[in-house]
Amino acid sequence: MIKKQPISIIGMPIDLGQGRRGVDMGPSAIRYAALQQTICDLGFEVEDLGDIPIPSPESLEISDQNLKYLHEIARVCEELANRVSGVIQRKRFPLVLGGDHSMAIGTVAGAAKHYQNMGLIWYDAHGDLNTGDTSPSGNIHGMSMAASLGIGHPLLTHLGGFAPKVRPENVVLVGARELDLGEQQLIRDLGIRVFTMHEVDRLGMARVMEETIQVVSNGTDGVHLSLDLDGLDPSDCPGVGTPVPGGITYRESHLAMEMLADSGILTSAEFVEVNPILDQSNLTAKVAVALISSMLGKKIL
Ligand code: EXY
Ligand code: MN
Ligand code: MN
Ligand code: MN
Repeated sequence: MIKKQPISIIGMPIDLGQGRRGVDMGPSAIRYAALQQTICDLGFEVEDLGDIPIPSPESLEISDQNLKYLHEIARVCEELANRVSGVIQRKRFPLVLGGDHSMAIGTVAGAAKHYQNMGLIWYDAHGDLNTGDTSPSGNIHGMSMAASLGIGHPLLTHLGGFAPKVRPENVVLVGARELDLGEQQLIRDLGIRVFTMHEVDRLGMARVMEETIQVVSNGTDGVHLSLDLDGLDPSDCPGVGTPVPGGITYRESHLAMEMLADSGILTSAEFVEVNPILDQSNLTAKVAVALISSMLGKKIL
């Protein structure tokens, strides 16, 4: 990130990638947690471009149980990709608010087109490395990293007219603690760097982030952060649709964001899976705003 680069907020109130209602209110919940004022107070110029319109699931039919709402998700992710691309075109930093993690198919596509080789940090309890053939649920929020790697249904992998968006050697998954068999196989086949919670515990977040920063910036000219709030422990972030106990702590997550800020490598970011219906007093959205502050370089001294 260029020092104090102007920031453009985009809301992606999508809930089609999973089955629990409420995550479409995530962008509003994050805004309600004083996101724009917080960013202004850090000295950035910031604009809010509003939300990408998303059809409600009630108005749609599921035509394929293995790829639920495939066509609608592909369409709205295409719109998101165009919006993200336009922000980068204007030399601004795209900050995208979700909404379920299927949105990353659009965010990553819109950013990757501007770089020869983009690195990707996937901060998540899950791998999101399923395809229609391996997914236990047919929910596309569990397929978005696979799609970004060019694996899965062409409507998802070739969004924006090119594939893959990122290369396995420049992708790092941090915080994993629930992986399906097909995802484990893909990780082995592609040699994706994964710091599960075992590594986070043994190495500590500082070492995990040092290695992560090294991997995602090696030979790349841009780096995207895809932060799923379910990567944190549910006691810190209860407002997520697929909570998994034993997650990354609030403080470890601040350290991760502070190290990313100091590294200056980030060129785009998204904060996803905030579900205020499942939350307690908008806590998860407030955590998202706090982490965004650290990502943007907030220091107390
Ligand atoms: N692996 C499971 C599936 O594919 O259905 C659960 C995925 C949860 C995905 C959340 C967004 O990180
Ligand atoms: Mn809705
Ligand atoms: Mn995810
Ligand atoms: Mn997740």
